Amino acid sequence: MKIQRRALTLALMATPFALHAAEPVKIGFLVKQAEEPWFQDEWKFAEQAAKDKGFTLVKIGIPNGEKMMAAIDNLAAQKAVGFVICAPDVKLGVAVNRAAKRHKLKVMSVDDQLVDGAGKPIAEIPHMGISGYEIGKQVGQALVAEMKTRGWKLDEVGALRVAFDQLPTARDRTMGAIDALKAAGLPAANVVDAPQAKTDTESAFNAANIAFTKNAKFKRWVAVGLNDEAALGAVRAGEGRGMKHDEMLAIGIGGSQTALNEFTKPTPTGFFGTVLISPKRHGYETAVFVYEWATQGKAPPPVTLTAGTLMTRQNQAELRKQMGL
Ligand code: FCA
Repeated sequence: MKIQRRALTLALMATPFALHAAEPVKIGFLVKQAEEPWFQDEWKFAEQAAKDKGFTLVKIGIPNGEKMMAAIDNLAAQKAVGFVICAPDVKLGVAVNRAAKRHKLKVMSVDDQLVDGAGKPIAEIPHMGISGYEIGKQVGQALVAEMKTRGWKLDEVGALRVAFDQLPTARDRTMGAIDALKAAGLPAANVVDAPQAKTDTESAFNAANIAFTKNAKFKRWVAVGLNDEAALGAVRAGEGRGMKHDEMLAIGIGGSQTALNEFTKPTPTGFFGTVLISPKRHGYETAVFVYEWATQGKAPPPVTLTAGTLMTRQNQAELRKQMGL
């Protein structure tokens, strides 16, 4: 009897620890626009990391600040150890940092670098993003090359910049593209800004429509934006106004399903290409970084910037294969 009771006590004592040890580590992955193919791809590769490393991934869409704060609290309640975040507004950086500290969660940003009240990047939150300005330049240079092929005269072409300047990476990307166009000889006066209210196709479509109406003097256009959705919105707006394939030339940034849908249409549209970036690196590596940070104390590199490659109808299948997509 005595022995039995002792065994029972030991068993009871051991239980909480045993349960704890058996519980998988949880990592959150919070994204501002869960419906966007890029973020779906990031999640997919983060899931792959979770499978490879043996942790559980908690995916939450955070379209606004309120949902974002609730998601962080929710992660803490689920005993997650950290999270990756692409916030709905980078100016929420201080709030994110504070919430993470309060709950003792490791936090790393992806795609959009969080800033403080003065607009300065928060250095203590590790970040993985794209080299926005460089990738933008690639967009601009590819537009120049294709305009040459088509025999377009640069001084007759309008350059539509679908702009979302409150997001630094968006500004860097589109400014890089415009700078490359100007460097090749496109007159500064031909650049038309079209500010979009959100970073989706519909907002870009609305912004482009207004810009085209106001600048009817241009018969040919090139269009750039922070992502494929922005470039595509401009293309759709052009089509709505009767612009043909040889009057509109747009190159996006991304290379996820939004671009692929355009490339697989039987007839080419004004969406000529995209700079393919890596949802695999952004999804997989950030998830692993946070996992290793929380479980092994290994802090991620402060900033990682990834590169891109021009993708068109011609090289899309091969290029995506090469990138493991
Ligand atoms: C930003 C954009 C996304 C994607 C990502 C890499 O978050 O909004 O569309 O381009 O950067």
